[in-house]
Amino acid sequence: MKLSFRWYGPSDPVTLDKIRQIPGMQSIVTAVYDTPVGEIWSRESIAALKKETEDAGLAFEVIESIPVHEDIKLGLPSRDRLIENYCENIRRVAEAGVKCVCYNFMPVFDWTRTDLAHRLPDGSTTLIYDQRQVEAVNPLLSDSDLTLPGWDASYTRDELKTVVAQYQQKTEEDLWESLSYFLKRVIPAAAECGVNMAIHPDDPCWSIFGLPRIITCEENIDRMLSIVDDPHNGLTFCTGSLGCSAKNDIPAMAKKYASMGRIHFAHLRNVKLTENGFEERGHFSPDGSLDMYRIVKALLDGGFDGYVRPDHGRMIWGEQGRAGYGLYDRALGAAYLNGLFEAVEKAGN
Ligand code: DNO
Repeated sequence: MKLSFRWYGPSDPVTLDKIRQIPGMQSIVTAVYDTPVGEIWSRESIAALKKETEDAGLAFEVIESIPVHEDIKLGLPSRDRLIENYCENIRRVAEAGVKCVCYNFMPVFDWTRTDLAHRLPDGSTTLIYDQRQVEAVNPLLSDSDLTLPGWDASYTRDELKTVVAQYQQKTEEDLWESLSYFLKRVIPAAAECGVNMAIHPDDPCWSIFGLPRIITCEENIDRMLSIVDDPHNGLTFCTGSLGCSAKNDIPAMAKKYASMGRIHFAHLRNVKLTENGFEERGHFSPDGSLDMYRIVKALLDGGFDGYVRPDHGRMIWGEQGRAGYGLYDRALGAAYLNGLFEAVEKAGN
């Protein structure tokens, strides 16, 4: 596996020199953040990220994310131009040496949590999700309640309402049509320049606010992979996102999709299921509901050799920073994942 770490660019308080000191660290996971969604990334911006990363002794091989414009997900006529731009971005990052592009197909809201600083008994703070709080918010009707942490801050409230309203008539099948249209155009472009596309599951992996969500479970992932049956059409296997539903058998899915050669990127983190949702915990298996050892073993048994990153961390040791993306707990997660991979690999020999 190739250990990687998400870095939000020069404004990230977690600096590349610190990331470099995490044992086994190989690649940075980043994106161009200076360009509106749907537009073409400048070669200068890509080159600057690459240079800064490589000057720090790390590889520039994974992009998370090239975001998918809402018009593509909505299936609007403007999608052809936006998909062409999307393909051009893939070609441009490939020219700079990128091998894997992570993206998602969630309508409007990416990962959603109800509290970004829930205090755990050990004094650390973490991200949690409570279904009752989500149900209490109607993004179309309510003004006063129209914020949950993690929402895309690039929308004003009115824009958010407009875009959510556009989805009211959309069914899951409509979203499948949009995904299929997208994949049939984007995967051939990615294959041509040797880039593996890695769709991120929906987080949480169920519908929220009545909006359709489809990358949620094994059956739907099978369907997504079969739309374009090409190894470049793959997954970001995010254990925390799929693992927030007890219906998903994460080790079995890891083994299956790794054996198919479709896992290009793994986000490995633990999650503790609770009565009304879930809490993010440290990566260590006993701290959550997922057996991280079995997941790593399943990946390796399936022949996985892609990029891995520790995922969201708690805030520990007084660190302040971007929710889920501080240094310390993610670095502990990386060290733990190194240990699991080494143990499983050596046990096989
Ligand atoms: C959350 C991340 C996601 C992910 C996107 C991929 O912390 O894992 O926001 O980057 O869904 O497009």
